[in-house]
Amino acid sequence: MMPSNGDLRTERRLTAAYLIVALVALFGGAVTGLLQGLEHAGVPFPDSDWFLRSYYHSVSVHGVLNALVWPTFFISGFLVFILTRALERPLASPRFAWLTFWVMLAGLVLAAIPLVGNAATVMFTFYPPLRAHWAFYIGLTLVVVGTWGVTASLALTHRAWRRAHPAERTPLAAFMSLVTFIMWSLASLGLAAEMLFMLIPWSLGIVHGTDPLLARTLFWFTGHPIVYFWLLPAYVSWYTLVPRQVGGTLFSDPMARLSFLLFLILSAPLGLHHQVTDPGIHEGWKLFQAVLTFAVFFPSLLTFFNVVASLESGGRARGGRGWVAWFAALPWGDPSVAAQVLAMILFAFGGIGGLINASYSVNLVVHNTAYVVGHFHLTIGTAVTLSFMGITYWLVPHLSGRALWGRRLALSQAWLWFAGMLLFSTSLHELGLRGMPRRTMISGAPYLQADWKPLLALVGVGGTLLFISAMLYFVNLVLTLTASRQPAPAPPEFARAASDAADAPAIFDRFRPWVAAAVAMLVVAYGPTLARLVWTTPMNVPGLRVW
Ligand code: HAS
Ligand code: CU
Repeated sequence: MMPSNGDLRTERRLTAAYLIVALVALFGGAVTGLLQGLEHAGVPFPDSDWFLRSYYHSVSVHGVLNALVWPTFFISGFLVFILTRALERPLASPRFAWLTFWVMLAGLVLAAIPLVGNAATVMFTFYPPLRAHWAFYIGLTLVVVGTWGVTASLALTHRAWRRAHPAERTPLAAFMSLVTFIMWSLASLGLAAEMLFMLIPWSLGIVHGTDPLLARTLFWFTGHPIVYFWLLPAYVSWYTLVPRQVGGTLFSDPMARLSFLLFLILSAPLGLHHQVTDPGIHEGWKLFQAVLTFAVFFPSLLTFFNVVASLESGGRARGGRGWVAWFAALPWGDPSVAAQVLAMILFAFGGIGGLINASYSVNLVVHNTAYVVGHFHLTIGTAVTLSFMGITYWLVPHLSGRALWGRRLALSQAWLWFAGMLLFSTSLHELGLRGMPRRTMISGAPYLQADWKPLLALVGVGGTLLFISAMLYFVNLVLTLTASRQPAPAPPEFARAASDAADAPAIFDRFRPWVAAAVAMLVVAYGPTLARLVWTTPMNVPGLRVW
């Protein structure tokens, strides 16, 4: 039984607070994204002294808001909601949880001031020697420290639950929420080290030089697993809620647990696949991590199988027939379902593109081209973002007590995102293969090729459709909060599993052995390279401010 609307009040407020911050960030990201898409299509970028100083200022704001702020705040709110519902108990320490939220918000505001003021135009990867104002680095560090607070909140709550239920298996949704945050807390140590030992002292003038290679290596130690930190909460919804929303059951609970445990071990020791072209790192370690990248493909394959089987159970229960035709029998009229299933479909292509990126020598063809931008708009920009939008179609009504203002509007929004992204992302992939670089104000590039132009126009059209879709989304949410008069329906309940938690071996409900394995993997995969880089770094590269 889910607790009724009146229970877990504090938790609902906390989730709402995180959600508001996340949505404001997404809005800012959508506006900058439109301007960038139009720039590619040949519309001059509207740079000005009081808003966006340059295309590069815009790309930095866009990346930080959409890739760092939107998912992090959404996830922190969503998984608090999910874990407390699944365990049917309030947070162990609501005060600490609120403190965590305020620390994250304070950090965000601190980082946002230089970002908006063009003093942190360093892209969302903030590679040195590009140098930002210290407030940007300290602010982002506070956000990361805040996420460790969320991990602590979830772990303490789970411990209290465990004391009261010593013999039970942790409910799947709670288990997944914990694994997600534990994985992230381990993975974020690289970024924390980069901030504390390199970027913060350097931006404050305490040390005078930096080392791009060491900084990039620490960054990608975190920067790769961060993508699974974004993805896993969408998986939580696909596994534990969507099967029920489509009228079916989850195919296998133990297999779902195994998939998350594999993510815990395998998410982090492979960030070098972002540095295949970096000199100064031995090829042997790059190859080793390339192989591990193919290993972390496996839990996503498990997910594909398990989620499709669960959707199929729903499609058949609703009268669907045939090998594939059952797909049409899913409740496509439910915007929450439609958004998430459309997100899954595009993720299949995003995942395949990821494997191409990961294919070591093939990476040389796509690295630093628009292909990568195409890839991550299918993954973070659709698998994650469109799924999160789908979740808010029931979560916002539940939190506000008011039914979604426009169901049809929400459905058109989801389909428009799907169509816009198909155009946008396919064109970018193709442009990348034709050699167009990423992160470039391409209309101003003297080497702009004639055969890029038609595709660039499609990037503009796709980007515009995505922007319209985002605006329909925000209009719907605002009208839900202000104009909707119907009471909200109950939120979806957790799906039952055909093969349930009792079938899972006991080790699938423990954390310590898996965390130990994850640490061991990191030591093996990164130990020698990091030790050598730290040992030999001259730390003598001066900072630059380019835009
Ligand atoms: Fe990636 C670059 C490799 C997944 C995000 N990635 C990026 C960047 C971002 C990003 C932001 O190896 C750019 C960073 C930057 O600024 O430089 N990526 C992979 C691989 C995977 C992968 C192997 N990426 C993601 C996810 C992301 C994300 C997830 C965000 C959330 N990526 C790379 C590499 C680079 C890279 C290189 C560096 C490129 C370079 O040179 O710079 C895999 O984890 C993907 C596995 C997933 C699948 C899909 C399984 C499908 C499922 C859906 C089920 C569908 C259903 C519906 C149920 C194989 C689970 C039915 C479906 C029908 C079709 C009917
Ligand atoms: Cu990666």
